[in-house]
Amino acid sequence: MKLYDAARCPYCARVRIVLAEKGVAYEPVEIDLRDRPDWIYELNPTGRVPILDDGFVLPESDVIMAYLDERDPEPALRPADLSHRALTHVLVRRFDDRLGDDYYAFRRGDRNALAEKLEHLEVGHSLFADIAYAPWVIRVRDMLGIELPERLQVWLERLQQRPSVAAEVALVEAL
Ligand SMILES: N[C@@H](CCC(=O)N[C@@H](CS)C(=O)NCC(=O)O)C(=O)O
Repeated sequence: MKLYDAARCPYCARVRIVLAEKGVAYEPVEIDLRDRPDWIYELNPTGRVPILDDGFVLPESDVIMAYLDERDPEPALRPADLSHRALTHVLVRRFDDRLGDDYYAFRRGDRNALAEKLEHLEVGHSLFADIAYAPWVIRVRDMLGIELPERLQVWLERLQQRPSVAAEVALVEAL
C-alpha cells in the first residue's frame, strides 16, 4: 500500500493516524505541495493529497479513512449503530466545510473565524470524527499558538495519549 502524502497536510495527517491505529504497513510518497509533480494529476484530477494506492487509487481523506476502517475493522473507529455511523460522516463533512477552510483563512490573517468555530466544535461523537478533527486542532494549538478552550485542551490531551496521535504531535513539532 502507498500513501501519497505531505507531512504538513492535515488531511494527510488524519489518514496517517488511521493507518497507525490499524497497524497497516505502507510506503509513504512525500509530495512537495509547492512543486507538485505533473503525474499526481493522473492519480487525482484535483492534484491534492492524500491519495491512497491499495491496488486501486483512492483520493479524499474522509473516504480513505472510511475505506481503511472497513478494510481492517479492528479497532473500529466508527460507531456500530448505522445512524450514528452515518452522522459521523455528516459531522466530518461539516467540519471540512467550515473549520477546514477557516484554518486556511486564519493563516491568511483572519483569526476570529477560526477561534469562534473552535468554540463550537463538538468532539467525542466517535473516534473517527475525533481523528478527523485532531490534525487541525493540533496545528491550531502548536503552530498557530491559539489557546484552546479548556474542554478541547482536555480532549486533545486525552486523545494524544494514543500513539497514533502522539506521533502527529511530534511531527508537527518538527515542521
Ligand atoms: N478534500 C480533500 C482535500 C485535500 C487537500 O486540500 N489537500 C491539500 C494539502 S493539505 C492539497 O493537496 N492542496 C493542494 C491544492 O489545493 O492545490 C481531502 O479531504 O483529501
